[in-house]
Amino acid sequence: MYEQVSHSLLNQILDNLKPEIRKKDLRHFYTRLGANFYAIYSLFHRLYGKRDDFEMQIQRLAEVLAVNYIRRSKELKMLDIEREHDHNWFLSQEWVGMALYANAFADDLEGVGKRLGYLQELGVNMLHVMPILKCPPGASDGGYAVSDYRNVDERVGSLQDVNDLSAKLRARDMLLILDVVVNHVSDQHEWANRARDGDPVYQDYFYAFPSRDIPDMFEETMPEVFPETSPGNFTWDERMGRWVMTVFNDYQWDLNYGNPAVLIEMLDILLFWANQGADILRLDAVAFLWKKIGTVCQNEHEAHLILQLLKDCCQVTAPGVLFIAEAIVAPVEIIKYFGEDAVIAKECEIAYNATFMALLWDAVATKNTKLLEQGIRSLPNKLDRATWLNYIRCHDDIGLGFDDADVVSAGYEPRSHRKFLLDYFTGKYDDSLSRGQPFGRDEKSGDARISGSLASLVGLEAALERNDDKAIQDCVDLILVLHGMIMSFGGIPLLYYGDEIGMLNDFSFMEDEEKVHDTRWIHRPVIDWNKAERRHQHGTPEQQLFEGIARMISVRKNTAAFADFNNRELIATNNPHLFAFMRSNTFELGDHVLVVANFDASPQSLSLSDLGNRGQFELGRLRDLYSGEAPSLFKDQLVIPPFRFYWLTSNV
Ligand code: OTU
Repeated sequence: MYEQVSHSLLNQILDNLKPEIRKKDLRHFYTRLGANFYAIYSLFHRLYGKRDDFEMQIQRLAEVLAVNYIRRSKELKMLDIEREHDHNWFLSQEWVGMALYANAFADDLEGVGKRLGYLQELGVNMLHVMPILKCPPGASDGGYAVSDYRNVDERVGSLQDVNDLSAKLRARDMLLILDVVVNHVSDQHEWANRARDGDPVYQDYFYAFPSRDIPDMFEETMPEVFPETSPGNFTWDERMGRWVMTVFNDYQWDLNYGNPAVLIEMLDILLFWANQGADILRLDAVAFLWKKIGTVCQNEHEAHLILQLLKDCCQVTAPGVLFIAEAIVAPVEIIKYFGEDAVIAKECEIAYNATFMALLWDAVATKNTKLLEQGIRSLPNKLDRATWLNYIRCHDDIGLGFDDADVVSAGYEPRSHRKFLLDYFTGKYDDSLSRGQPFGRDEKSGDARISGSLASLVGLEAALERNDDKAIQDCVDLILVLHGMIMSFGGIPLLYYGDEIGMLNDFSFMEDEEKVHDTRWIHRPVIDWNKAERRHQHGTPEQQLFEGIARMISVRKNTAAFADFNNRELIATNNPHLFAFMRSNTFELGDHVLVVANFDASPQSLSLSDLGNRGQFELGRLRDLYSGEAPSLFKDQLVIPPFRFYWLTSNV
């Protein structure tokens, strides 16, 4: 939009640009800056308009955009233009991701580069390398306590290794996802050290208070993220003589985005990583970006303004780069991180679908889909040009963050239902083979979250110990069902390394003093490549899982109805053990896939007349795209075997 006040300021900013910036060919940059400037100006003004240094700060912001544009390689600039042209590229069904730790998967970044063949054998073409930036040894929160945003931790490699890996990935048409920890820094970061030394400029980068007055006010309404290991939200720093806000661990200092200098620093860092060849940036803990006394300090409106501003700025310098919102919050709040009131994502194009993840685990424990169906029914519609990251497990714990109203609608009492789930997954419940561990138990509320590897949580660890072939097969089948769901739901499936071969819980963290209090390490194993070799041995769980997932991925890539154009319709099955939805190819009339999964240990049936005229399948020609088989039918009753899923079509 053209608006006089902001555009006269823009002209002034351009006049003031340093001569070395002005000399460069910035044609595309200027076009994009012109297009986005009114939005950038308005957002920056809403956040910082009352400050005396407003103009100086926005000048600085524009310079950061220009300098990073100049530094962006020709190759990446071409990619930006290609993606501008094919702007729906990331909604395609062709993408399948995996998250892994470079050191646990392949020693280091160079090693990851040598294992790309393994990922391609599986079909993965989007790689989330878990945080690799410099962290103090020990107090690193698995990479989420960064002490230097422009250097790679020597334990995994160097900046050159990142560039090499990104080039290798690009040559194979694979994408790279990197983390930027936007909410907090390590207490060993230079900014923190300068603040400690008494520099007021850097003290203003944090929330630091000489007395308990303000911290106490905050504490009245702020929940605790890590109640066991890091209770409270403030930590006393002796050298600085101040209480610092530390929402996560006591060594992770929250950044003060009320200060525009912080926002500009972080923007510079985001663009730095975009320029190292990251296709997608995972923005950690975005719900926490704005703190306000009297609130829970999550999902504040200003946190959204900050993300919009970062997006608008990134579009000027590196428009091909996408953002992932990591906001593990209530379903109605998650959806807002795409940006509200728009067709295209105005904040993050991609968001973790924590709702679907937790609901799938509910179906595993209860063997019924009442809450899963209810929860998905209540999930608000998302924007057209935004997509989910669908996952079963990740490096974090599983939080039972369902909407209480949905729990009630599904016929449960919220507190006791959560208690049941916790007992079920920590193996306290008689009927359960699950081997999870509680995480973040809150003594006051009795709440806790759950750690554990996918295989151990579904019961494979216990089944193997008991040598119970039937139970082993059930677990393998259930793991495949869960993957069948994230592959077809709509969005990008994100696998978690090791799950493709059924890696079990890893207890080695208990011998490490730095990790022993954080059970999330139980599911961050060093990959066992001998175990991975068993994927070639017919009949082993490793082979069944690896091949099953590989087959799903290849079918997904060829199934246009699985692209994410908000083309999913949930189906009320009248059978509480089944979860079913229809996916439709938006580009070809009549091309539908019926997805149906049985979460129960006995066969279940679905009456196809329940579909009404949806799908209009020819019963005689029904085929499961995944197995290639025709499903069993009795008249119009479709029979789904225990722990199985179908991707049905009659178009083959
Ligand atoms: C994120 O986590 C990371 O994924 C965690 O590994 C980090 O410990 C944390 O940030 C701090 O950097 O902020 O919006 O276990 O679900 O802390 C959600 C709890 C987050 C995580 C939560 C999450």
